[in-house]
Amino acid sequence: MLHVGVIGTGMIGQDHIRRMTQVLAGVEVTAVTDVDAAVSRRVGDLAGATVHATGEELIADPSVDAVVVCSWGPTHEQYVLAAIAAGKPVFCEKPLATTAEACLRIVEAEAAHGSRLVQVGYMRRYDSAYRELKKILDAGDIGLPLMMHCAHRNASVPSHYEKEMAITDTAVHEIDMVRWMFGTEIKAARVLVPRKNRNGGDLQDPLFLILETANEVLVDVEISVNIRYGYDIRGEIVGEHGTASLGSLSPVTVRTSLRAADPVPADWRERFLAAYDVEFQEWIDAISRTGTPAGPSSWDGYAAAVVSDAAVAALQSGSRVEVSLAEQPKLHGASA
Ligand code: NAD
Ligand code: ISE
Repeated sequence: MLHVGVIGTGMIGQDHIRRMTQVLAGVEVTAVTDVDAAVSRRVGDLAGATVHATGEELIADPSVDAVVVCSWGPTHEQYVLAAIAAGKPVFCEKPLATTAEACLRIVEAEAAHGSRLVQVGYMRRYDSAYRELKKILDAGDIGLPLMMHCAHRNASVPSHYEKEMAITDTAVHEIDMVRWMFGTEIKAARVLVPRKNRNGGDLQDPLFLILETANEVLVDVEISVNIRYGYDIRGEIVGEHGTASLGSLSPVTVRTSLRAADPVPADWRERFLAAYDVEFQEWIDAISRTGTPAGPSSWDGYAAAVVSDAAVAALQSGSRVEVSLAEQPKLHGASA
Protein backbone atom coordinates (compact mmCIF):
# COMPACT_ATOMS: atom_id res chain seq x y z
CA MET A 1 0.00 0.00 0.00
CA LEU A 2 1.42 3.42 -1.00
CA HIS A 3 0.82 6.12 1.64
CA VAL A 4 0.35 9.51 0.02
CA GLY A 5 0.32 13.06 1.42
CA VAL A 6 -1.50 15.75 -0.60
CA ILE A 7 -0.43 19.42 -0.50
CA GLY A 8 -3.23 21.72 -1.73
CA THR A 9 -6.83 20.62 -1.24
CA GLY A 10 -8.54 22.92 -3.75
CA MET A 11 -10.37 21.76 -6.90
CA ILE A 12 -7.89 19.30 -8.34
CA GLY A 13 -6.50 18.29 -4.93
CA GLN A 14 -9.98 17.19 -3.86
CA ASP A 15 -10.56 15.42 -7.17
CA HIS A 16 -7.28 13.46 -6.87
CA ILE A 17 -8.04 12.62 -3.21
CA ARG A 18 -11.46 11.32 -4.31
CA ARG A 19 -9.89 9.08 -6.96
CA MET A 20 -7.16 7.82 -4.56
CA THR A 21 -9.68 7.06 -1.79
CA GLN A 22 -12.65 5.81 -3.87
CA VAL A 23 -11.47 4.62 -7.28
CA LEU A 24 -7.87 3.45 -7.41
CA ALA A 25 -6.09 0.44 -5.88
CA GLY A 26 -2.92 0.18 -3.79
CA VAL A 27 -3.03 3.68 -2.33
CA GLU A 28 -4.11 5.40 0.87
CA VAL A 29 -4.21 9.18 1.52
CA THR A 30 -2.66 9.48 4.97
CA ALA A 31 -2.03 13.25 5.19
CA VAL A 32 -3.22 16.53 3.69
CA THR A 33 -2.43 20.24 4.07
CA ASP A 34 -3.56 23.57 2.62
CA VAL A 35 -2.91 27.21 3.54
CA ASP A 36 -6.65 27.39 3.91
CA ALA A 37 -6.87 25.43 7.17
CA ALA A 38 -10.67 25.18 7.10
CA VAL A 39 -10.59 23.49 3.68
CA SER A 40 -7.80 21.05 4.59
CA ARG A 41 -9.58 20.15 7.87
CA ARG A 42 -12.84 19.40 6.00
CA VAL A 43 -11.10 17.42 3.23
CA GLY A 44 -8.76 15.63 5.67
CA ASP A 45 -11.63 14.58 7.95
CA LEU A 46 -13.57 13.21 4.99
CA ALA A 47 -10.54 11.20 3.81
CA GLY A 48 -9.58 10.05 7.32
CA ALA A 49 -6.16 11.70 6.87
CA THR A 50 -3.89 13.61 9.28
CA VAL A 51 -4.10 17.37 8.67
CA HIS A 52 -0.73 19.15 8.75
CA ALA A 53 -0.15 22.87 9.23
CA THR A 54 2.44 23.14 6.43
CA GLY A 55 3.65 21.28 3.37
CA GLU A 56 7.10 20.87 4.92
CA GLU A 57 5.57 19.17 7.97
CA LEU A 58 3.59 16.82 5.69
CA ILE A 59 6.72 15.90 3.69
CA ALA A 60 8.59 15.08 6.93
CA ASP A 61 5.70 12.86 8.21
CA PRO A 62 7.02 9.25 8.35
CA SER A 63 3.53 7.98 7.42
CA VAL A 64 3.92 9.70 4.01
CA ASP A 65 5.78 7.57 1.42
CA ALA A 66 5.06 9.85 -1.54
CA VAL A 67 3.84 13.42 -2.04
CA VAL A 68 1.21 14.88 -4.40
CA VAL A 69 1.46 18.66 -4.98
CA CYS A 70 -1.83 20.33 -6.00
CA SER A 71 -1.30 23.83 -4.60
CA TRP A 72 -1.02 27.00 -6.76
CA GLY A 73 1.72 26.99 -9.38
CA PRO A 74 4.04 29.53 -7.64
CA THR A 75 4.28 27.21 -4.58
CA HIS A 76 5.25 24.06 -6.52
CA GLU A 77 9.02 24.64 -6.53
CA GLN A 78 9.40 24.81 -2.74
CA TYR A 79 7.45 21.59 -2.16
CA VAL A 80 9.02 19.60 -5.00
CA LEU A 81 12.51 20.61 -3.82
CA ALA A 82 11.61 19.67 -0.23
CA ALA A 83 10.33 16.25 -1.34
CA ILE A 84 13.53 15.64 -3.34
CA ALA A 85 15.61 16.66 -0.30
CA ALA A 86 13.63 14.11 1.77
CA GLY A 87 14.18 11.45 -0.95
CA LYS A 88 10.41 11.00 -1.43
CA PRO A 89 8.70 10.51 -4.84
CA VAL A 90 6.62 13.56 -5.75
CA PHE A 91 3.77 13.91 -8.24
CA CYS A 92 3.42 17.62 -9.07
CA GLU A 93 0.40 19.02 -10.88
CA LYS A 94 1.31 21.11 -13.89
CA PRO A 95 3.09 23.44 -14.30
CA LEU A 96 6.17 21.97 -12.59
CA ALA A 97 7.00 25.56 -11.58
CA THR A 98 6.06 28.94 -12.95
CA THR A 99 9.49 29.89 -14.38
CA ALA A 100 11.97 27.93 -16.46
CA GLU A 101 14.71 28.81 -13.94
CA ALA A 102 12.72 27.26 -11.09
CA CYS A 103 12.07 24.13 -13.19
CA LEU A 104 15.79 23.87 -13.93
CA ARG A 105 16.58 24.04 -10.21
CA ILE A 106 14.27 21.04 -9.75
CA VAL A 107 15.88 19.14 -12.66
CA GLU A 108 19.32 19.79 -11.13
CA ALA A 109 18.27 18.79 -7.59
CA GLU A 110 16.82 15.53 -8.92
CA ALA A 111 19.96 14.85 -10.98
CA ALA A 112 22.09 15.44 -7.85
CA HIS A 113 19.86 12.98 -5.96
CA GLY A 114 20.79 10.43 -8.66
CA SER A 115 17.46 8.82 -9.55
CA ARG A 116 14.04 9.96 -10.71
CA LEU A 117 11.59 11.13 -8.05
CA VAL A 118 9.49 13.69 -9.91
CA GLN A 119 6.47 13.22 -12.16
CA VAL A 120 4.50 16.15 -13.63
CA GLY A 121 0.72 16.03 -14.12
CA TYR A 122 0.52 16.17 -17.91
CA MET A 123 -2.48 13.84 -18.13
CA ARG A 124 -3.12 14.03 -21.86
CA ARG A 125 -0.41 11.38 -22.29
CA TYR A 126 -2.84 9.02 -20.47
CA ASP A 127 -6.00 9.93 -22.40
CA SER A 128 -7.23 7.03 -24.55
CA ALA A 129 -7.95 9.27 -27.56
CA TYR A 130 -4.50 10.94 -27.52
CA ARG A 131 -2.87 7.52 -27.01
CA GLU A 132 -4.78 6.12 -30.04
CA LEU A 133 -3.77 9.16 -32.13
CA LYS A 134 -0.12 8.57 -31.26
CA LYS A 135 -0.42 4.85 -32.10
CA ILE A 136 -1.80 5.71 -35.57
CA LEU A 137 0.91 8.30 -36.12
CA ASP A 138 3.73 5.99 -34.98
CA ALA A 139 2.41 3.15 -37.17
CA GLY A 140 2.83 5.44 -40.21
CA ASP A 141 -0.85 5.09 -41.18
CA ILE A 142 -1.13 8.73 -42.36
CA GLY A 143 2.47 9.11 -43.55
CA LEU A 144 4.86 11.62 -42.07
CA PRO A 145 3.10 14.32 -40.01
CA LEU A 146 3.14 17.80 -41.55
CA MET A 147 0.81 19.86 -39.36
CA MET A 148 -1.47 19.62 -36.35
CA HIS A 149 -4.53 21.78 -35.65
CA CYS A 150 -5.57 22.03 -31.98
CA ALA A 151 -8.20 23.88 -29.99
CA HIS A 152 -8.21 24.27 -26.20
CA ARG A 153 -11.50 25.81 -25.14
CA ASN A 154 -12.61 26.52 -21.56
CA ALA A 155 -16.18 27.63 -20.82
CA SER A 156 -14.75 30.16 -18.34
CA VAL A 157 -11.75 30.70 -16.07
CA PRO A 158 -11.44 31.84 -12.43
CA SER A 159 -11.08 35.53 -11.54
CA HIS A 160 -7.35 35.15 -10.62
CA TYR A 161 -6.58 33.98 -14.20
CA GLU A 162 -4.18 36.47 -15.86
CA LYS A 163 -3.39 37.21 -19.51
CA GLU A 164 -0.23 35.05 -19.77
CA MET A 165 -2.00 32.07 -18.18
CA ALA A 166 -3.68 31.34 -21.52
CA ILE A 167 -0.20 30.06 -22.40
CA THR A 168 1.46 29.13 -19.09
CA ASP A 169 -1.58 27.44 -17.53
CA THR A 170 -3.76 26.37 -20.48
CA ALA A 171 -1.81 25.87 -23.75
CA VAL A 172 1.07 24.38 -21.72
CA HIS A 173 -0.91 21.11 -22.02
CA GLU A 174 -0.63 21.26 -25.84
CA ILE A 175 3.06 22.19 -25.52
CA ASP A 176 3.71 19.02 -23.53
CA MET A 177 1.42 16.93 -25.77
CA VAL A 178 3.24 18.08 -28.94
CA ARG A 179 6.68 17.15 -27.54
CA TRP A 180 5.32 13.71 -26.59
CA MET A 181 3.20 13.14 -29.72
CA PHE A 182 5.98 13.96 -32.20
CA GLY A 183 8.86 12.76 -30.00
CA THR A 184 10.84 15.94 -30.58
CA GLU A 185 11.50 19.35 -29.10
CA ILE A 186 9.71 22.56 -30.07
CA LYS A 187 12.10 25.06 -31.62
CA ALA A 188 10.07 28.28 -31.93
CA ALA A 189 6.76 29.93 -31.06
CA ARG A 190 4.60 32.72 -32.46
CA VAL A 191 1.30 34.12 -31.22
CA LEU A 192 -1.36 35.83 -33.33
CA VAL A 193 -4.04 37.93 -31.67
CA PRO A 194 -7.55 38.14 -33.17
CA ARG A 195 -10.32 40.50 -32.05
CA LYS A 196 -11.31 40.08 -28.41
CA ASN A 197 -14.10 37.93 -27.07
CA ARG A 198 -16.33 40.34 -25.11
CA ASN A 199 -16.90 37.58 -22.50
CA GLY A 200 -13.21 37.75 -21.59
CA GLY A 201 -13.01 41.05 -19.64
CA ASP A 202 -9.40 42.31 -19.61
CA LEU A 203 -7.99 39.06 -20.98
CA GLN A 204 -6.62 38.88 -24.51
CA ASP A 205 -8.92 36.03 -25.48
CA PRO A 206 -8.73 34.10 -27.76
CA LEU A 207 -5.10 33.59 -28.81
CA PHE A 208 -3.69 31.69 -31.76
CA LEU A 209 -0.39 29.98 -30.89
CA ILE A 210 1.88 28.54 -33.58
CA LEU A 211 4.61 26.08 -32.61
CA GLU A 212 7.41 24.77 -34.84
CA THR A 213 8.91 21.42 -33.94
CA ALA A 214 12.56 20.57 -34.52
CA ASN A 215 11.47 18.23 -37.35
CA GLU A 216 9.46 20.97 -39.11
CA VAL A 217 5.92 20.07 -38.08
CA LEU A 218 3.75 23.19 -37.70
CA VAL A 219 1.18 23.13 -34.89
CA ASP A 220 -1.54 25.72 -34.38
CA VAL A 221 -3.46 26.01 -31.12
CA GLU A 222 -6.60 28.11 -30.69
CA ILE A 223 -6.81 29.03 -27.00
CA SER A 224 -10.26 30.25 -25.96
CA VAL A 225 -10.94 30.51 -22.24
CA ASN A 226 -14.37 32.15 -22.12
CA ILE A 227 -16.29 30.32 -24.79
CA ARG A 228 -19.27 29.62 -22.53
CA TYR A 229 -20.68 26.53 -24.34
CA GLY A 230 -18.42 23.99 -22.57
CA TYR A 231 -14.94 22.42 -22.41
CA ASP A 232 -13.78 21.38 -25.85
CA ILE A 233 -10.38 19.88 -26.66
CA ARG A 234 -9.59 19.25 -30.32
CA GLY A 235 -6.65 17.90 -32.25
CA GLU A 236 -6.15 16.85 -35.87
CA ILE A 237 -2.86 15.70 -37.34
CA VAL A 238 -2.39 16.21 -41.07
CA GLY A 239 -0.08 13.64 -42.62
CA GLU A 240 1.26 13.05 -46.14
CA HIS A 241 -1.68 10.90 -47.21
CA GLY A 242 -4.27 11.09 -44.45
CA THR A 243 -5.40 12.79 -41.28
CA ALA A 244 -6.13 11.54 -37.77
CA SER A 245 -8.11 13.44 -35.18
CA LEU A 246 -9.51 13.12 -31.68
CA GLY A 247 -13.00 11.66 -32.14
CA SER A 248 -16.37 12.76 -30.94
CA LEU A 249 -16.56 13.19 -27.17
CA SER A 250 -19.68 11.15 -26.71
CA PRO A 251 -20.41 7.51 -27.59
CA VAL A 252 -24.08 8.50 -28.08
CA THR A 253 -25.69 11.21 -30.22
CA VAL A 254 -29.24 12.18 -29.28
CA ARG A 255 -31.58 13.05 -32.19
CA THR A 256 -34.80 14.77 -31.26
CA SER A 257 -36.96 17.72 -32.39
CA LEU A 258 -35.11 18.05 -35.73
CA ARG A 259 -31.73 18.25 -33.90
CA ALA A 260 -28.77 15.91 -33.34
CA ALA A 261 -26.77 16.64 -30.18
CA ASP A 262 -23.51 15.40 -28.61
CA PRO A 263 -23.06 16.37 -24.94
CA VAL A 264 -20.04 18.65 -24.30
CA PRO A 265 -18.09 18.27 -21.00
CA ALA A 266 -18.37 21.14 -18.51
CA ASP A 267 -14.68 21.21 -17.60
CA TRP A 268 -11.37 19.34 -17.44
CA ARG A 269 -12.56 17.08 -14.58
CA GLU A 270 -15.23 15.59 -16.83
CA ARG A 271 -13.27 15.49 -20.12
CA PHE A 272 -10.14 13.93 -18.62
CA LEU A 273 -11.76 11.89 -15.82
CA ALA A 274 -10.49 8.55 -17.10
CA ALA A 275 -7.08 9.97 -18.09
CA TYR A 276 -6.44 11.22 -14.52
CA ASP A 277 -7.45 7.77 -13.20
CA VAL A 278 -4.98 6.01 -15.52
CA GLU A 279 -2.28 8.62 -14.82
CA PHE A 280 -2.54 8.09 -11.04
CA GLN A 281 -2.89 4.30 -11.17
CA GLU A 282 0.23 4.04 -13.34
CA TRP A 283 2.10 6.40 -10.97
CA ILE A 284 1.00 4.43 -7.86
CA ASP A 285 1.98 1.11 -9.49
CA ALA A 286 5.37 2.40 -10.64
CA ILE A 287 6.25 3.91 -7.25
CA SER A 288 5.06 0.81 -5.38
CA ARG A 289 7.05 -1.53 -7.67
CA THR A 290 10.26 0.43 -8.21
CA GLY A 291 10.18 3.62 -6.12
CA THR A 292 10.63 5.52 -9.38
CA PRO A 293 8.03 7.26 -11.58
CA ALA A 294 7.79 6.48 -15.29
CA GLY A 295 5.58 9.37 -16.51
CA PRO A 296 6.36 12.97 -17.58
CA SER A 297 9.64 13.93 -15.92
CA SER A 298 11.07 17.08 -14.40
CA TRP A 299 12.86 17.55 -17.74
CA ASP A 300 9.47 17.47 -19.51
CA GLY A 301 8.21 20.04 -16.98
CA TYR A 302 11.28 22.20 -17.64
CA ALA A 303 11.03 21.94 -21.45
CA ALA A 304 7.32 22.87 -21.36
CA ALA A 305 8.17 25.91 -19.21
CA VAL A 306 10.89 27.09 -21.62
CA VAL A 307 8.51 26.82 -24.59
CA SER A 308 5.74 28.57 -22.70
CA ASP A 309 8.16 31.39 -21.74
CA ALA A 310 9.05 31.71 -25.45
CA ALA A 311 5.35 31.85 -26.33
CA VAL A 312 4.72 34.55 -23.70
CA ALA A 313 7.65 36.54 -25.16
CA ALA A 314 6.15 36.03 -28.64
CA LEU A 315 2.78 37.32 -27.39
CA GLN A 316 4.45 40.41 -25.90
CA SER A 317 6.71 41.17 -28.90
CA GLY A 318 4.51 40.00 -31.76
CA SER A 319 7.54 38.18 -33.22
CA ARG A 320 8.76 34.62 -33.68
CA VAL A 321 10.76 33.56 -30.59
CA GLU A 322 13.24 30.69 -30.64
CA VAL A 323 13.42 28.15 -27.82
CA SER A 324 16.74 27.41 -26.17
CA LEU A 325 17.03 24.52 -23.71
CA ALA A 326 19.77 23.90 -21.14
CA GLU A 327 21.92 20.79 -21.43
CA GLN A 328 19.90 17.68 -20.55
CA PRO A 329 21.26 15.73 -17.55
CA LYS A 330 22.17 12.06 -18.10
CA LEU A 331 19.36 11.08 -15.71
CA HIS A 332 16.86 12.39 -18.28
CA GLY A 333 18.26 10.74 -21.34
CA ALA A 334 21.32 12.72 -22.47
CA SER A 335 24.12 10.37 -23.49
CA ALA A 336 27.43 10.54 -21.62
P1 NAD B 1 -7.42 25.83 -6.54
O1 NAD B 1 -7.26 27.30 -6.35
O2 NAD B 1 -8.81 25.28 -6.60
O3 NAD B 1 -6.64 25.02 -5.40
C1 NAD B 1 -5.33 25.32 -5.02
C2 NAD B 1 -5.23 25.14 -3.51
O4 NAD B 1 -3.87 25.36 -3.12
C3 NAD B 1 -6.09 26.14 -2.71
O5 NAD B 1 -6.93 25.43 -1.82
C4 NAD B 1 -5.06 26.99 -1.95
O6 NAD B 1 -5.51 27.41 -0.67
C5 NAD B 1 -3.90 26.00 -1.86
N1 NAD B 1 -2.61 26.62 -1.62
C6 NAD B 1 -2.13 27.78 -2.11
N2 NAD B 1 -0.89 28.01 -1.65
C7 NAD B 1 -0.56 26.98 -0.84
C8 NAD B 1 0.59 26.63 -0.10
N3 NAD B 1 1.68 27.43 -0.07
N4 NAD B 1 0.58 25.46 0.58
C9 NAD B 1 -0.50 24.66 0.58
N5 NAD B 1 -1.62 24.94 -0.12
C10 NAD B 1 -1.66 26.07 -0.83
O7 NAD B 1 -6.63 25.47 -7.88
P2 NAD B 1 -6.72 24.13 -8.74
O8 NAD B 1 -7.59 24.38 -9.92
O9 NAD B 1 -6.99 22.98 -7.87
O10 NAD B 1 -5.20 24.08 -9.33
C11 NAD B 1 -4.13 23.66 -8.54
C12 NAD B 1 -2.97 23.22 -9.45
O11 NAD B 1 -3.42 22.16 -10.30
C13 NAD B 1 -2.46 24.32 -10.38
O12 NAD B 1 -1.07 24.17 -10.54
C14 NAD B 1 -3.17 24.02 -11.71
O13 NAD B 1 -2.44 24.46 -12.84
C15 NAD B 1 -3.25 22.51 -11.65
N6 NAD B 1 -4.38 21.99 -12.43
C16 NAD B 1 -4.16 21.00 -13.32
C17 NAD B 1 -5.19 20.52 -14.09
C18 NAD B 1 -4.94 19.46 -15.12
O14 NAD B 1 -5.74 19.34 -16.03
N7 NAD B 1 -3.90 18.67 -14.99
C19 NAD B 1 -6.48 21.04 -13.94
C20 NAD B 1 -6.67 22.02 -12.99
C21 NAD B 1 -5.61 22.50 -12.22
C1 ISE C 1 -6.31 24.26 -15.77
O1 ISE C 1 -5.31 24.58 -14.80
C2 ISE C 1 -5.98 22.97 -16.43
O2 ISE C 1 -4.91 22.43 -16.33
C3 ISE C 1 -6.99 22.54 -17.43
O3 ISE C 1 -6.67 21.28 -17.97
C4 ISE C 1 -6.99 23.60 -18.53
O4 ISE C 1 -7.97 23.29 -19.51
C5 ISE C 1 -7.32 24.97 -17.95
O5 ISE C 1 -7.27 25.94 -18.96
C6 ISE C 1 -6.31 25.33 -16.86
O6 ISE C 1 -6.65 26.60 -16.32
